[in-house]
Amino acid sequence: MRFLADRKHLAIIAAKFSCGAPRAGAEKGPEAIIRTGVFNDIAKKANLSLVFETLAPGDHPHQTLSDTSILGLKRPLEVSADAQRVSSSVYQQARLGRFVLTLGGDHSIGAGTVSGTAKAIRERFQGQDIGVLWIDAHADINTPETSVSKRLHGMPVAFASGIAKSPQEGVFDWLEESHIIDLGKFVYIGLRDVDEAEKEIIARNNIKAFTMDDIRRIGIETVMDEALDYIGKETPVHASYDIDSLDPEWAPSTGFPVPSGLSLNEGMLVAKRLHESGNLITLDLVEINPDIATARLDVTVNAGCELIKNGLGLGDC
Ligand SMILES: [Mn+2]
Repeated sequence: MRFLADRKHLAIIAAKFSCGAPRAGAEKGPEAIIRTGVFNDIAKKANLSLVFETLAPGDHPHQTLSDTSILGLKRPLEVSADAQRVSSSVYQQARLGRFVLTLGGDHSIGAGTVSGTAKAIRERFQGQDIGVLWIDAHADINTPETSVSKRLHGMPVAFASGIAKSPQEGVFDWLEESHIIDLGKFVYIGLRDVDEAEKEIIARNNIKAFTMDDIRRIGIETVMDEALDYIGKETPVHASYDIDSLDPEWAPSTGFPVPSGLSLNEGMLVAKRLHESGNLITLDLVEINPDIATARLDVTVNAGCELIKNGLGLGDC
């Protein structure tokens, strides 16, 4: 926690957006987590004051525009504007030195969370770059050109790292140099459903990635040792946790479940190790969709709560 200046407050941003995904529902993810009362437990046990902020569609001008697009992108103006709001909110809280937890929402908001964190840390620590752990079944690094689905939730890493440039006016043209993350301090964990074009992008940019095969081969503890070593011990870390990194047994309520994922214990260990590193400053939990596998939503939500608690060092409560 050495990079936090305000350890009395926990900022929780509910990012109720789902236009980056093909179907709605992920906008209800934040409420599903909050309803459990997990944050009351956390506040009590960690003696933290909670600062809640809710971001939802409906109050920005792009909503009323017909969302025309270049390259066949789906709802790019809206997704970009939503991510910009997320970026600005994360930045405002992170620059105060608070731990920021962002609840999604589809993963397109990740372009907002990492960029907001990157900017705040550069400001607070004289140009210091953040490290990013992207824990996900998917790489989310397609560009508008390479994407098959043309959905923006498959592209946040490409935009936040500068690999994808703004394809048209109003689409991620708000990203400034201070927002852009350094891929030399970026690590994937849990990949198992990666497009061919994404594999090429990952190889070309020499991005560190631990696939599920790697995790089965060397074990999650060793993976975390190597991931944290790679990012560096003196680097503040943002973790973007896609619930679909977990095996569908523990996280069925998500848009694109992929078999053979992390067990809940492995997922919790990732979060716990991040906390224990002392460098975790911002955390996202995204892609819980209460409209999917509704009968087992409680299993998914419980898994999400466990990831959050472990990330905050409260795994045993
Ligand atoms: Mn994702």
